[in-house]
Amino acid sequence: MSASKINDLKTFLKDYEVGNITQSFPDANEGEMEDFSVRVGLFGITGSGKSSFINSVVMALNDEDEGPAVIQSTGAEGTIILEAFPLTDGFTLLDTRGFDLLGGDAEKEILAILNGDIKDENGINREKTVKTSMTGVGTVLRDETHAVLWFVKASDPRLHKGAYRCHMDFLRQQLLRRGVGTMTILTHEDELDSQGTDPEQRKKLAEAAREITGSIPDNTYFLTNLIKGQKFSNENRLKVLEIIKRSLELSESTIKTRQTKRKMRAMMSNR
Ligand SMILES: Nc1nc2c(ncn2[C@@H]2O[C@H](COP(=O)(O)OP(=O)(O)O)[C@@H](O)[C@H]2O)c(=O)[nH]1
Ligand SMILES: [Mg+2]
Repeated sequence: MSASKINDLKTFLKDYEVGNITQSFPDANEGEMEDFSVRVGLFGITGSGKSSFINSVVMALNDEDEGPAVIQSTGAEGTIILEAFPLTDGFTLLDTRGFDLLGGDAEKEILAILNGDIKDENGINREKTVKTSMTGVGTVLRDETHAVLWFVKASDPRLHKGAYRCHMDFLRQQLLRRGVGTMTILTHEDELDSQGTDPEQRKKLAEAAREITGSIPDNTYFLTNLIKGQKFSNENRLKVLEIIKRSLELSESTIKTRQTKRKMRAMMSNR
């Protein structure tokens, strides 16, 4: 069915270099875009399917079917703040710990990830205080998170009840304020199918999810991740690749906007 589409997208993503979508970054500093790996952050509570998604992407890019998972997560969800997976030279996926409850250092950790003050902290101690900018000004653009994929388990019965609505207000506000593009990925679509969820209910679920994440309808996707021992359908393979391409579009737009803002700030302060 979509085999040629899948191949085209695979080639595009494997060869991807920053700027392949936007073409130019007029307000970039000299040399700033060289050896630039776009950083896409994965957020969502534990069990929402973030780590599985990384495996899905690896499988979709490399044509694997059922084989063993290429990426072995450390399995330390909850203790490790951030694991970076450079999937090609052009983009890196950032698996974050499930920020199930805010408070303590969680807000600081989220900021530090967005700012690029935590790049890949295998084994970092959650207790460790991270010093990071509240405003996102004065950070290094190449280290920042350029787009966010926000994972929500579509079959989670609490989603209907708006249980997570206020949960991540902080992250949503920060993303909005910084102009970071956000997508909503509703995982476990297969479970919806087996629960007999009708189109109207799906629409409600997507709306409930968007209330948490604040992303627009166009940037909202239902998905079944690659699950060990099951076949990865072409439909889901294609969707995974499309999600990544869209996240790169959003990233380039974030990068451009942030460069323009930076230039304006510099002009203001030179006056
Ligand atoms: N049925 C189904 N299970 C999934 C899907 N995505 C993830 N899972 C399972 O849900 C559990 C949590 O997934 P994981 O990727 O570890 O979530 P994380 O905590 O956000 O990293 C695992 O047992 C996965 O196999 C999906 O789309 N459908
Ligand atoms: Mg995980």
